[in-house]
Amino acid sequence: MRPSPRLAAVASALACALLSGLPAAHARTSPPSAVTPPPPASPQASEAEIASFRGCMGRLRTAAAGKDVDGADFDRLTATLAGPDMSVLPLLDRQPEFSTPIWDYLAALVDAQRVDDGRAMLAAHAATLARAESDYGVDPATVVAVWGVESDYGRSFGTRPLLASLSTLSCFGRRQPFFQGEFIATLQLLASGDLADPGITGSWAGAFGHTQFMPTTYQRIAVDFDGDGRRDLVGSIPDALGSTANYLKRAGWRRGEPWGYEVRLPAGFDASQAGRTRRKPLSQWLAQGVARVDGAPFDGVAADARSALLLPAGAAGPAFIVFRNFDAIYSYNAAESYALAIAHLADRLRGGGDFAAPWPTDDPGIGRAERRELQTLLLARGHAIGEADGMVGTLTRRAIAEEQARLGMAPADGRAGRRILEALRAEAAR
Ligand SMILES: [Ca+2]
Repeated sequence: MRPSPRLAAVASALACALLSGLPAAHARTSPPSAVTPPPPASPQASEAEIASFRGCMGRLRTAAAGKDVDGADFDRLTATLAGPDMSVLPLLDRQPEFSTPIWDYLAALVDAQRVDDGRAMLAAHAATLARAESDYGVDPATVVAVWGVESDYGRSFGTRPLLASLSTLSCFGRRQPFFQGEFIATLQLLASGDLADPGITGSWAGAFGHTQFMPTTYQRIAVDFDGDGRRDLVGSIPDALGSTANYLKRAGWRRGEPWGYEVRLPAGFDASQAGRTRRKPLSQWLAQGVARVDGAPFDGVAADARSALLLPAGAAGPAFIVFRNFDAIYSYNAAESYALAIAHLADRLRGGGDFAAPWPTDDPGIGRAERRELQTLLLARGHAIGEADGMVGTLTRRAIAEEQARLGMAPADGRAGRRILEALRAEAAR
């Protein structure tokens, strides 16, 4: 990653969030992004690449036959894959163009809209969520928070045709064996009838459906929670909610325990003790003077519970003691910022408020409603940035940078934050 100097202080905390590694044990391969990545170049496949792809598909056809996908199924499901989709390859090695401060990441993922929508989902699916808690031990707010962060409650599944992306990544690029497993798993899901539509779309790397599982995770973890005989994480909300709870249970979730608590540190505390894997019994933190921000007891965990201190923005920002259930969320997607977004959204869905400690910035992050307002202000100033959709992409960032420069704001980095929003808002009101 290439953090800008201004963001270097939080870069290490976010390093995991921005890695493009593909750990097969995780449900997905990269965190939901708070920003829209720049559009990839769309190189056309050469004749040699098409020939290479066809040879590769022949080998995959043989491999799939050993995994219950017979030749007729393979031919039917891959009939539209005449050549590779080379536009997916640059994404495999893409470095993030911007590093995202944790307060921007959380502002986008845990905004008023996602809290309101999540509370509506808790009510609408109360019976299913109660059954998932009974069967797997995971509470409704946590399950709904995962759903909200992964796919915005089913609104955002990803737009790339899954079989085209996975077949291309199976035949080109640096992770071919990994993606061959994912490609064949997708074919198995289609051939077995769990999934119906070979045209399903997802992320470029193959995460798809309500829960954004990778296909092999789907194979291992998905459950038929509505009892129709199919495990359908695209078309069935009950299957998606049950499967999310099953994932967390398998990842070590402990019924009735909290994910963690926001804490305050005593004066002179040695912040080098922080780190998710630097675990100690809770009692040792308490002996050092670590306390919950509201002074309440650490309910729901034993005095010697395995716990770690997180300082996502360094010692000057919010601090958290986290337990095993935080690690279970982390296993869904190996990024502390991601796990904190889910944990915090779950707390908000239960009626909790924002963190007690402010982030160490004088330019806080903004949610999607404010991002749309900022984009509307940019459009009114003549910037051709497309629709005010709340997604901050390359065009929006460029327009923000121009406005920051015009207003003498430094750095003119194109970041969508409160300061540029308020400046443009004040100007428009004059
Ligand atoms: Ca089902």
